[in-house]
Amino acid sequence: MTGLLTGDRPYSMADWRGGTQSLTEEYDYWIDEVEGTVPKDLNGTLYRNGPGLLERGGVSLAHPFDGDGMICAFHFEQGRVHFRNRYVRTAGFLEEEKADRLLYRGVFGTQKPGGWLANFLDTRIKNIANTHIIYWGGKLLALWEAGLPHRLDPATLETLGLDNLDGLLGEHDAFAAHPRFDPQTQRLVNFALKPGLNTRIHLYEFAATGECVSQPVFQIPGFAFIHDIALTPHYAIVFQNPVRLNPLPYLLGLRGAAQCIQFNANEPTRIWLLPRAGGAPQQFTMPACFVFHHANAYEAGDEIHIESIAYSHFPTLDPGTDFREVNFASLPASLLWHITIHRPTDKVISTIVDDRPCEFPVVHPAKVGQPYRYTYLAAGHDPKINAPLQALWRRDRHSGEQQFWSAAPQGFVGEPIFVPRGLDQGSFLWHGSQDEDDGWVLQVMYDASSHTSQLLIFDAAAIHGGPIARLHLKHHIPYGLHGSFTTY
Ligand code: 3ON
Ligand code: FE
Repeated sequence: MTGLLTGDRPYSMADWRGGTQSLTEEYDYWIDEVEGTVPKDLNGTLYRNGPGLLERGGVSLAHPFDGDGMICAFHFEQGRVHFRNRYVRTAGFLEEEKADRLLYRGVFGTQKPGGWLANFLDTRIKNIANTHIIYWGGKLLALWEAGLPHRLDPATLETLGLDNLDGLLGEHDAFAAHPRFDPQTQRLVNFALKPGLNTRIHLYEFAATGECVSQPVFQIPGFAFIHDIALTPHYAIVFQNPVRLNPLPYLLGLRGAAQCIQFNANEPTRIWLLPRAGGAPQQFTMPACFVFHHANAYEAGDEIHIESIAYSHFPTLDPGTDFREVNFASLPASLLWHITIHRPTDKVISTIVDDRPCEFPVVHPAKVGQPYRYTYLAAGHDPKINAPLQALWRRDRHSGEQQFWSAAPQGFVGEPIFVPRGLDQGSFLWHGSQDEDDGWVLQVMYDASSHTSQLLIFDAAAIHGGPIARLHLKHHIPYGLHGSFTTY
């Protein structure tokens, strides 16, 4: 433990803040500082996305989610790992790079310098391609939910341009950043929102070739901010959080669009079952909460089970607050919830599974939409206290057993990625070992003591033993969002 810690906090703000610095350099090297052993049968590429640039022209962004997308690729080859990072050359990134200043506002509160007048009525949106990255149908795509995907070269990470998915999407369409891979149908399922007085939800299913094979459209009443879906064999499930959008302060140049979202604790959260085959959406309600991410869902007789990460209300930053000074303990905690929908009675039972703050839940790829046993999550060091993510946590839904490994006080972690053992090159992830703990968990950790990041590899069956390998990078990686592993 370091002397920097105040009270019983398992981290210091100064340490945490190190991971909010931009990484402007682009690297390309074999990682040769390795502790432990990289499994020789772990082959493929881990792609990760996240905001890489947290300021521009000496001006800090107001929120990390406004940062330009930077892709990291960890390529595993027979026990060796190659690292490469590249910014997505979006149109806005290139313009701002040239001007060396912010030319666009961000959705989460970043304003152009010059006060409200400089931002007044500027509703141009910069697609920052910073949320997720997937390889599907022969394409590597960087995703951001309010715009089109950007296609990248899988080997060099060079940006090839916007991709309308073979004409499926129009120039101004959105495409969510949360596709789900369905092991039963071997399809990729994703959605897109068309806002309005009512919200239209397009549900897209793609065959392995990349061809869109199903695209029903649903309509639900009112505004919706939906970040993720859960999948079952018959349904895509979305949560309509009880929020309204009052765009006036945004239009006037006073606030970012997401800072105009008002949470209404007196309204329920609406759960919508969208039949994947098309048809009327089915509505259920639960007490007000805000959900970004789902762990998984499955059908069991008359019931539908969903596990999600819920906040007591929308976690936003007020204008004027510096996100680097945020008081984590005052933010709503993100907790794992189990939600059971009993279809014959319309009854919904929602319970908090555990009081440890957590985010970025993941299950074995073969269990998506199916009953499952293990949930892997990034978690806070202490239960009950909201804090940055510093640990890897595995919950056994059958026995209640937990495995936990913490990088506190100076380590800060991101999304865990589960890779099953026994994958051949070119195979889907769900074709590896079917045992839910037979594989590895990959997690990027920022180490404040050296201001560098590491890729951690865990044996999924023995999380509490700590990483079996630590790959030391020559630099840090700013806190990221989502990524995926592919055997190509
Ligand atoms: O009508 C509009 C609909 C819409 C899609 C309103 C709108 C402008 C707000 C909008 C745009 C939404 C966007 C662009 C959302 C982007 C989200 C994003 C980049 C990231 C979300 C991350 C969520 C979580 C929970 C991350 C947690 C991270 C940690 C705990 C650690 O760093
Ligand atoms: Fe997400």
